[in-house]
Amino acid sequence: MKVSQLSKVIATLLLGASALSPVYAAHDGSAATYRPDVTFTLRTDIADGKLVFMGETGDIKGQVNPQLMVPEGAVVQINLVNGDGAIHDIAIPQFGVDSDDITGKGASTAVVFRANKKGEFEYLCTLPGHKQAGMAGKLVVGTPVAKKKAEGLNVAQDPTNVGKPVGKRGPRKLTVDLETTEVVGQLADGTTYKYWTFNNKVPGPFIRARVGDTITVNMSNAKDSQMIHSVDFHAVTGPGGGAAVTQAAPGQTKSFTFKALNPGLYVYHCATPMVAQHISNGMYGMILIEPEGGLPEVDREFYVMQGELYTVQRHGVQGEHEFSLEKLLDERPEHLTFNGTMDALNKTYKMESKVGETVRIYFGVGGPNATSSFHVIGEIFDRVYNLGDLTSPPLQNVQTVSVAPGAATMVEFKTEVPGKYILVDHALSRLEKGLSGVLHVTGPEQPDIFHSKEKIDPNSGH
Ligand SMILES: [Cu+2]
Repeated sequence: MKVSQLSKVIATLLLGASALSPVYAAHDGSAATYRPDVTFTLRTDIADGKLVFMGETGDIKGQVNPQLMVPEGAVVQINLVNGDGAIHDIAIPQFGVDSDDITGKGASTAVVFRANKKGEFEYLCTLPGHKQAGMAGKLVVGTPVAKKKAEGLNVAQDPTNVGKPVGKRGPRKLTVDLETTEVVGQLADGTTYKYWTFNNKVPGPFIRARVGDTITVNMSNAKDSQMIHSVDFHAVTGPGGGAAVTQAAPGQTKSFTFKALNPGLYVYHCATPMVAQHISNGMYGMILIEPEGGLPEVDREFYVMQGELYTVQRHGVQGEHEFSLEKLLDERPEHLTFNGTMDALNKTYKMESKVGETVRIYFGVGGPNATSSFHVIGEIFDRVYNLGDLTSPPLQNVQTVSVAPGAATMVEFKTEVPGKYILVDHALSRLEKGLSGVLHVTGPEQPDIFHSKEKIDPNSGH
């Protein structure tokens, strides 16, 4: 019912206590005295091309058509603010609730009712076609279940999963098994996303071979997938890099064999339309084709890939995040990741090195859209194998390296001074969308290289 009709229902809302503060004066002049037990504020909005109710404050902030959870018997107030300028209202037919129409941006209304029966009820906009266009959600009345944090699989790839160096061995035959899956993964603490993956990890497995190897790829699409998937290796010379022969429906396995003709560090990815969506959702990885005789030995090797996620929900909002086609096509990612999730290289896995050791990072961009300006704060890359070219002499003494989507680089540096070294894309707005990782360097202080009388700020790099 409308707030303007409140006086008629005051009898049912009388909460008995004279201490209740007056919240509204009913339009007919009689004073209405009540205090809602629960208040929600929704804003009409357009998200992902649909009309929606958007949570405006509190726990539901940023959620599209949020579920409104209230205890049985509670007096519920729902405020509605017009955010898009069209005519809207909000109604809960099963409670006889229907607000005034609100016209024009910024206009607002409110409904108040007692949630006197348990169950799930629909709230919606009753203007013709608006429910069909997306303006409907659920009101859940009942003992609120202890709030469950959104939980998913750990899809983050361990950066130390780099396989075995090929060493001095000759060419041989290898088999690579890949499974494409669609799984709910933990994007951040309290936040999940439905990822599409190779082998349940983002990025997929680091595949390591040498030039001249003959590699058979068996790609199985999991039975419970909804989509067709495939794989295109940039290290393959042949139709679609393999994608032309691996379009596999759920439950199917497709295979091909290729000879690795060119050494280098290469990206692989799903190449099923819409390719950008499959890549964004997590379907990328790298294959290293080592040159004859292998790569020079180093102390530590890490596998790091950058990716983007496009979600309806804004970065930082808790709960389940859904894919947004609109944001993907506009190239407006909500989240940027190293190794698939917000916490992969900060909390889930620890990248470590000791003073005096040499670190190598295999760095690639799955993307699908953003070029990375890869940088390690407080370090200088001693060697950069630019563009993933492992056979030309490396660049030396480089601060930041540009890595395009579908491209890779190999960087090496000696860790001379202990501290926390943060991996970033130097397009630093992306740091605010989750893009960072930490390399912990332990060992004795090296005052001849770096010293200060000041205290080290634990939050700023070292
Ligand atoms: Cu795919």
